Amino acid sequence: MTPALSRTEDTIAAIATPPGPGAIGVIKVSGPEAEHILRQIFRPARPREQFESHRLYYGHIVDPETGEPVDEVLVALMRAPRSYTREDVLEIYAHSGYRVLSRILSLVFSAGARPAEPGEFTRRAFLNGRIDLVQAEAIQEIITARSDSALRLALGQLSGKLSERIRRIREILVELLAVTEAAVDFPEEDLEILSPEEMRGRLSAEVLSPLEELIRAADEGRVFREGIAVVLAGRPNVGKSSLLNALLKEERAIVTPVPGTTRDVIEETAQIGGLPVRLIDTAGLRETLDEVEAIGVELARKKLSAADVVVFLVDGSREPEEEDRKLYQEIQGRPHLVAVNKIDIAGEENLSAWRRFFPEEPVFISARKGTGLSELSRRIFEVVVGDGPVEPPETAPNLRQKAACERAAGAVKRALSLLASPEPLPELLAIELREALSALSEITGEVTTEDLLDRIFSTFCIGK
Ligand SMILES: Nc1nc2c(ncn2[C@@H]2O[C@H](COP(=O)(O)OP(=O)(O)OP(=O)(O)O)[C@@H](O)[C@H]2O)c(=O)[nH]1
Ligand SMILES: [Mg+2]
Repeated sequence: MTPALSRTEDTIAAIATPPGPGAIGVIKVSGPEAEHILRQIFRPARPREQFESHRLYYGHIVDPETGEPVDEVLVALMRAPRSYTREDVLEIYAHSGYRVLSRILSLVFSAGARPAEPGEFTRRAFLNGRIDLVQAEAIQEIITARSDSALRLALGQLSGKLSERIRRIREILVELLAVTEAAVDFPEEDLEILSPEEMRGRLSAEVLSPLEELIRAADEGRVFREGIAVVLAGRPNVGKSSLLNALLKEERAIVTPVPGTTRDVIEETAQIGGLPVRLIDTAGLRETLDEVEAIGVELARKKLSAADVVVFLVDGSREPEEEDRKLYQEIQGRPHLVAVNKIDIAGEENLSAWRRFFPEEPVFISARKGTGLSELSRRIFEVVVGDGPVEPPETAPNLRQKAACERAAGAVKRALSLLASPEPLPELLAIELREALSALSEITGEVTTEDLLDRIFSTFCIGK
């Protein structure tokens, strides 16, 4: 199925800016009726016959039925194909505010447009061949980026870095498939253009390893996109909520000297060192008869298993106890680090006791005074991404793209094992190579289904 050929005949419109009062609100219109709609509802300050493409015009939106002005606006018409969707696009820059924007939008609808579905503008840009599917997804990632590094990654995808790599791999597959199909078509000619050994060499060096590199990069990229989940865990009253607040620089969680203050899971995103970090504060771990607190403790234990890093916090102003040992045992086997808190009031004796208590090097901090927090951040990254510089990979497939890479890699591996057999059948080989090709085509969108497109674009906002 090649949707690139399907044409969109109707004209769509939506408010493109987020709801709420603001300096400007934008209404976007795309499709063949764009200019006609403009002529019906826009009264330029200076009367004119023609609207040039890519120019701003000042004037008023008026209700064509009553002649009543609705708002003072700027408008721009971007004629096909030099527009976001490659169709005629009209943008109206109005005052922002729900009433005025919805009024203008309803005039646009009466003049011949219909409401856009989520992601429909970008979907049209894809269907009209202006961007490929990787770039369409990158646009969504740019909008939702939660950190500078996630943004950088998305901009890289938008500029076509991933698409380019996929294209290179596909070219080689196409070449190898052509040779294989020649062998299917002319078996008697004994075409030894490429020996099975050569074929294996090229497949594994030029197809399989770049694919495997992309799959690895996807895992690395996940950290930059989704952020790392850091769970703050420990006994009641050790200062977990204080640490959450200190890292967020905001009084987010309730802090009291009463053990068992936090009963719910509190989750907030912070940006630390350019990376999105999901900080998760939990109820202090202890046996408790309090029903509500017990549920909190259970939730806390659940969060431990989903953590990229557990920060095991202890109270440095007290001596280590048996209970600390038990909990420390509990987090063994999970990626973790140990932080000794309250060093501002801890005596040297207790601190040495904690140093001896842990077989690993703890970080010494004071959540109250904000001491040691940058060292703590550094150690958190060390656990997740090693001690290299915290840099996102140049390109990183998202989950969908990674799954397609894996399917392609699977087919290539089967092709390789066919080639290792004594008399490899070119017919079978061709099947695997075609399978690999089709998986890769799904990434950039040369081959897609309506289902796939629906799934991708429905995650967009209306107006994008
Ligand atoms: N001196 C000092 N006090 C601290 C520090 N961190 C936390 N505290 C105090 O320790 C007490 C408990 O702090 P919380 O942050 O509520 O501790 P918690 O681990 O979240 O406690 P629960 O929610 O009950 O599990 C409060 O009185 C804090 O002010 C610190 O670094 N230094
Ligand atoms: Mg707490």
